Amino acid sequence: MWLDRWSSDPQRTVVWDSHDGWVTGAQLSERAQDVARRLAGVGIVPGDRVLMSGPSSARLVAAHAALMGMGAVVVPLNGAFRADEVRGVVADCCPTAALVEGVGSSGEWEQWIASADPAVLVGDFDVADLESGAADADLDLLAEARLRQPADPALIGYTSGTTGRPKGAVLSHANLLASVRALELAWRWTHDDVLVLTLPLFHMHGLGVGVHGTLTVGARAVLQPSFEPDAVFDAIAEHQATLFFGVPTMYSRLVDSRRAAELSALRLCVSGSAPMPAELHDAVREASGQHVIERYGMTETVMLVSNPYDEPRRAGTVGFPLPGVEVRLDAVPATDQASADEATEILVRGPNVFSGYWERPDANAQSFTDGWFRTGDLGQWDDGYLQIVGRAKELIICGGFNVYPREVEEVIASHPDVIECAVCGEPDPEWGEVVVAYVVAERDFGNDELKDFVGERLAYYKRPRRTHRIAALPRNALGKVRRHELAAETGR
Ligand code: MLC
Ligand code: AMP
Repeated sequence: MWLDRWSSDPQRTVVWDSHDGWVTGAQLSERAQDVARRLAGVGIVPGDRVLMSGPSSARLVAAHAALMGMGAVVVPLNGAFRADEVRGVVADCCPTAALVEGVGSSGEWEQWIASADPAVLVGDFDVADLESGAADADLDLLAEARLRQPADPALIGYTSGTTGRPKGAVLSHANLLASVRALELAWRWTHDDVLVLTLPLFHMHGLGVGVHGTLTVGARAVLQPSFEPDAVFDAIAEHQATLFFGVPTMYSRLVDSRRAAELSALRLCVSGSAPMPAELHDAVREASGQHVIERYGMTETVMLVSNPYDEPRRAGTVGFPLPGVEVRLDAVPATDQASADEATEILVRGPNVFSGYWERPDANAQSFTDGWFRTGDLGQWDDGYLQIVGRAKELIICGGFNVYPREVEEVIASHPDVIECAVCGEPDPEWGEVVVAYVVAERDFGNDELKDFVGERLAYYKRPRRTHRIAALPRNALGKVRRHELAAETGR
């Protein structure tokens, strides 16, 4: 669909980045064809998994379109991942190639990926590095793309999961398309829209919503590789932008800027990936007149629920199920009762919902009930609006990035002076939640020591901001750590 659009209106601009300026459909299409021919030339075939990571750019978008068009399965990864995190994903989905730019430092990623068995080919978004020695294959991307079936896998999104072992959510072309079509309707997204996109392109919010929505609707996007409030305001003015999508931490920073009123030029602001406090909704509205639409989604499902475009948008809720999406509430399975009490879990079904995790029959059996996906989020209805009231899964969301306590606990427990530890999320006005470590240890730790220890082994956003030494971990009768009682152990 993207390729058709680019060839039918080749001179129309599609994405902007600071290196190339506005890039047209013809240019994107030509780049995507080049990339696809070179990848086919080195033997990449439909169904092959290909890792993709790097700063946002038009080149990334073209590479992504090339991979999707030729039937490869894109595996987006955070460039901040450390060796074991990269190896975990590589071992799970066995990619044949990796397109990476500016990730890790001094070629770390290449080493980690190269240590994979069988070897993974590593190139940049132009695949220039893969060119030598291999003849370009004869490939017409548009024709190839038409051979793809809607149910073919298009993308695998990794989540760490409660066991610490990475799980890859396999999304089909049909899943991805269904979600952006629902957003097109719900948010009145048209080809006249210009989105300022500062979200990273290795998660659903930036990629599955921002990029896929823009390309599918035939709209335009200004890509920025990092979030800087002034750059957002400059882009709104320079490109007559109409849309901004962000996580609550971004809105908190925008509203703190003396230029916050400049958000008023936009048609629509959308927030998601983490709960947006009602006070922040109010602050954005007071500063700019914008009434942010809060919506709810997941890697496994792309977008699920959104506050309405026309009817009242309610702070503290995520709104109504998107077109095609069904939502129901169900008792939390007995094993999770300790953390969930009386609350009900959100279950979802629809054409956007993935069919399962990559080669994980165990996780798949637990995640679905009669064809409904169990989100692990706790919810309730409020006058038809869905409220997210907590989580049955052990997850910390910090600045919109997900941190699974178990993964951080395993790293901290490997420290020679730590006897045992527990990690939890504590409320924070800027980040939503921050990661805090509680350790039973041979000695005291300063805050930076375990932060640095974790940072050497896991991506930076998983580092604990604070460390508390306590005498013993609070446990229930079954031996399970009572995370909600941890703070009390420090006497606060
Ligand atoms: C930065 N830091 C973080 C962090 N981001 N720590 C924890 N959590 C985070 N999210 C660290 C930095 O390393 C630094 O540490 C310190 O915090 C200050 O950094 P900063 O310069 O202020 O941060 P910045 O680079 O501006 O990043 C903030 C941010 C970023 C909000 C722009 O976190 C971000 O892009 N978040 C969006 C994540 C996202 O796309 N989520 C969507 C998931 S999809 P030090 O020690 O060096 O000072 C999904 C589905 C759905 O959830 O529903 O959408
Ligand atoms: P991810 O696994 O990165 O896709 O994160 C998905 C999770 O983010 C969901 O299961 C929710 O817990 C959370 N989430 C996304 N949007 C919202 C929102 N608007 N409010 C509360 N939580 C949200």
